[in-house]
Amino acid sequence: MTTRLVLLSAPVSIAERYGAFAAAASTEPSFALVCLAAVAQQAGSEITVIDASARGLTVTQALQETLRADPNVVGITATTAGIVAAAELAGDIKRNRPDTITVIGGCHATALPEQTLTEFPGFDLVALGEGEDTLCALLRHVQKEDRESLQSLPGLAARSDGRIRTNPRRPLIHDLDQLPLPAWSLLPGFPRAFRPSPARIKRWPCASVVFTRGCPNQCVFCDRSVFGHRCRGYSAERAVEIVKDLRDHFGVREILVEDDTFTASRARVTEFCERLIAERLDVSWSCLGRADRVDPEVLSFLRKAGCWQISYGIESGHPEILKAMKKNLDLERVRQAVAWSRAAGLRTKGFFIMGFPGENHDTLNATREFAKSLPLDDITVMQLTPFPGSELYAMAPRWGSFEPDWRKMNTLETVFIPDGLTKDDLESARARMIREFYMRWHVIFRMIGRLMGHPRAAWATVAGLRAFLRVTRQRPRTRTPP
Ligand code: B12
Ligand code: SF4
Repeated sequence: MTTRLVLLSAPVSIAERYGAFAAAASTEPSFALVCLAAVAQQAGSEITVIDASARGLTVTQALQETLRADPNVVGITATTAGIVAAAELAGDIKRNRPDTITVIGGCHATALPEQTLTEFPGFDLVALGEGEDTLCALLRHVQKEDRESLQSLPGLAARSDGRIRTNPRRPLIHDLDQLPLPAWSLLPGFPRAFRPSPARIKRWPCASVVFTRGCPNQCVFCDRSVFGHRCRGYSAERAVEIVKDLRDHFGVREILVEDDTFTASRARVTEFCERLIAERLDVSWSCLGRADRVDPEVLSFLRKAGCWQISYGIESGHPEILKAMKKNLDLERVRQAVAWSRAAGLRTKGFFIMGFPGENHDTLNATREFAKSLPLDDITVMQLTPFPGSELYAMAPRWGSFEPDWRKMNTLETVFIPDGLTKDDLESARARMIREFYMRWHVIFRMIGRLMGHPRAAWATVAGLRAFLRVTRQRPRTRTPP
């Protein structure tokens, strides 16, 4: 039997994902979809890829496109914020074509497989963790018309005799280089249909890639249920091959390296940079680094190899909060890393989180002032969100009020309020931090300078500015002490 597979990302509208910032939203192709599509293609399936999330499709639009492909298997990838939309789509597919097998994968379903199958009857199966081997095994069984044994297939959770059966996970892929190159050609409109926010790219068209899987750090707010605590990666040689493929076959000129901590292995990063420089690929890129895993030499290497921006997860400007987060990071080290990055000619961005258990006005103020004291070009301020799979998830109800409304868990809405603070306190502290950070002449001039070099970004910047004014105009109803 021919397997006709449709792979989708969750149909979450741009407005749902970005709220007030929707007009300046970033649309990036899903790396999970192209990785999964590549192995399914190798396994001989007919594949349709629908990146519903990046395209901002509604559930109805995604359903229509799916039915047009007449699939016998539909695989959906979703984070927590997208799980309800994914479930609505799966439910609609089952109502229209009851014989279609629906599989949900990604971090949310991996962290809560039993609950996901109980809560959302539209899903037949949950793919646990890393998906390539599980998807291939599943397609082989469908091809052999052996649907019954899917219930006991390693890597899957399924309903069986009125209960949920969670099978053991498959071993993690030992050598990622054995995977086929991501199947970008199966993404309709790639790369020109995708447009990340101008703050994230320098050139266009662009693509986002993830070269490493897993992180050994312990941050309590972070969900590592898919790839675990050991960091594995493509070899530097293969990573450069992925970049070359994007440039030579798709005209991509900019890469967003989205690894959790790209700088985790000095040897791998150095070799990657050396190879990029030697190949003279003329591709610009950005990445995420941990402040304690960089040094001046590595940073200047990144710059020479075409990297123009590095983002750091700084999270808090208060040492006690950082300690409680198990971030294992020293504020002086952060200051040094940002200074070194700037000295190397890199633009810098900091990620911050507000509303950790134990926070009070003083710690929120400390975070704002710390951010302002660093020579950062950009910041992103998120509301603490206790994601399933993180250590925080189980503990959150003990430390404050937690509303686990999946749709709202996008780090922009406030779903957790630590004891001692109010929702209003948190939202006004965030608005104040963004306002005070950006409303400084040197930050504004730097931004204008960058835009003058990239007029393409102007439209989105105007939209971003309007959203910025709307968000930061929120005046505190309760006053935060200065
Ligand atoms: C890149 C990235 C982004 C990009 C997404 C670009 C894109 N279109 O893909 C951007 C910057 C836009 C983004 C945004 C957000 N992200 Co994000 N992001 C990531 C990151 C770093 C990498 C994702 C990735 O591509 N991984 C590589 C692929 C290959 O892995 P994968 O997606 O897990 O897929 C594998 C398996 O899960 C499985 N699988 C997945 N789906 C399916 C489906 C089937 C059918 C099968 C069989 C298998 C399967 O197989 C795949 C291959 O092995 C992850 C962390 C991480 N390391 O994964 C966070 C992560 C997914 N993001 C996270 C969050 C919180 C967000 C935001 C809500 C807020 C934020 N902080 O930025 C937003 C909103 C996203 C949304 N749409 O809901 C959380 C999600 C937690 C949760 N439970 O929801 C993560 C896990 C980070 C973390 N550790 O906390 N993100
Ligand atoms: S936040 Fe970053 S460093 Fe911390 S555990 Fe998650 S991926 Fe690792």
